[in-house]
Amino acid sequence: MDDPAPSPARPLRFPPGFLWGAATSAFQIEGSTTAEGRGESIWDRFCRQPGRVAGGASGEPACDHYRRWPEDVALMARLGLRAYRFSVAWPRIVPRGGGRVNQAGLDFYRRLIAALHAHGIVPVATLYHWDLPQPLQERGGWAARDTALRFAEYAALLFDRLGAEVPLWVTINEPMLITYAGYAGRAKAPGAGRPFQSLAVAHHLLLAHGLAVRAFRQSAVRPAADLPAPGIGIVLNLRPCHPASPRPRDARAAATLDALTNRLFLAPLFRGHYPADALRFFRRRLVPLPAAPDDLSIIATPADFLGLNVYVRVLAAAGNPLTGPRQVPGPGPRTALGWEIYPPCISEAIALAREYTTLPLYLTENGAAFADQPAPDGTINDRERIAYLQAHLAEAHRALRAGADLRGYFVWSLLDNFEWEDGYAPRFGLVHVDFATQARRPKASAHWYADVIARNGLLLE
Ligand code: IFM
Repeated sequence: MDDPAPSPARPLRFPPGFLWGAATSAFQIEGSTTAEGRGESIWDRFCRQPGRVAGGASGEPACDHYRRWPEDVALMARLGLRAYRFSVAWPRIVPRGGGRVNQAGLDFYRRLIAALHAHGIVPVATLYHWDLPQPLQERGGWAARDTALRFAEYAALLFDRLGAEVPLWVTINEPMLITYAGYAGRAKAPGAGRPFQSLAVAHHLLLAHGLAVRAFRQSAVRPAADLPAPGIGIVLNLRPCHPASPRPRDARAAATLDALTNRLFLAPLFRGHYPADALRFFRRRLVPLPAAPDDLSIIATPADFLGLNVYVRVLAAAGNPLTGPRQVPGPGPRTALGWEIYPPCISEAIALAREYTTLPLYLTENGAAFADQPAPDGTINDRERIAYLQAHLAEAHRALRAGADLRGYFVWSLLDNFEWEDGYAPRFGLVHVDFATQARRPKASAHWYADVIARNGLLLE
């Protein structure tokens, strides 16, 4: 793009065809966790374990989207969304993770996708957004190679049954979070707390991605002519890492966190090998890497795009030799979840991705939780969210001006929803959900975003 630098008088215009969207995931919005043959997922199990999720919350009723999806699609159409990123619940399609297929689950997504098309909204489907079928967890979950093989079968099934209607497929959402929060740590399901599984889990997630890309290439997916070219990619949650001070030990800490957080995933996907510094870190801690000879070439199978979920940066300081580097709080203002607001994380994450790939990029998630309160007249004036989105979109535009092939941006999230271990208190939605009545009410940010989409750009305030 040859746009000059922005000024208040001049709107930031985005490229023609820029895909403006919003994102959700199945477990966070659908509810109906036992309806029509859906199997149990690791999140159903995790929510039942005392003390795991704030307020003892679960995936019921979430946003009751499984039954209210027509209303939600109509809402998206009123906002003028060009695209909607949702995830398919693996346990709805293959309730035990392998074997019997549940037609009712396929029908649900087929109806949703048809309704999106009827409103001119491009469906972007994520195959795995953390709701692993519980029977697979009982056989080791992502620490077991077999889970990657079962995932490839599930992916091939979806390409066969729904592929023609979905132009953009995401394989795995945020393998980094699954690795560290789900398996090394205990914060997210399955809450294994087994740091020695870190490399096995990361490796099997990447292998699952590579196998799904190969299955996609072998499928006969031919979307309708008026859709964007079909494609498949992974979504990484990149976190730019900065040293907390100019001291060399903090610079080394930042480099280590960068290797473990970002490059452990980028390097195998785009260079076909794991970064030496990350491998050294794990070797010193006796963490095994169970890779078979062909795995890295499968992982590096060329994809069509890279999705980035970007929310934060990391400030790193040297820690003790056993636990490794520490993360310290940044000085900026914070969201309701205590996350530092640092808009350049967007342009920095895009620059980091571009060190590894020239593939088209999508910002597949960006957004913030704030304590949104309806006013007595029912309106929700979430000015902090508007300021947040505006500042982060301006950084996306900065990346475009620097030459990034950025094709779209998805707000997290369309609806207030189940925010994993934090339950229902953090509200990320453009649309407020009253979880008792299930009433949806667009916040001021929804109207603001509709305006951004309509003008394909941003008016700076
Ligand atoms: O809600 C999550 C989403 O499921 C994955 N990316 C980050 C969001 C906010 O925490």
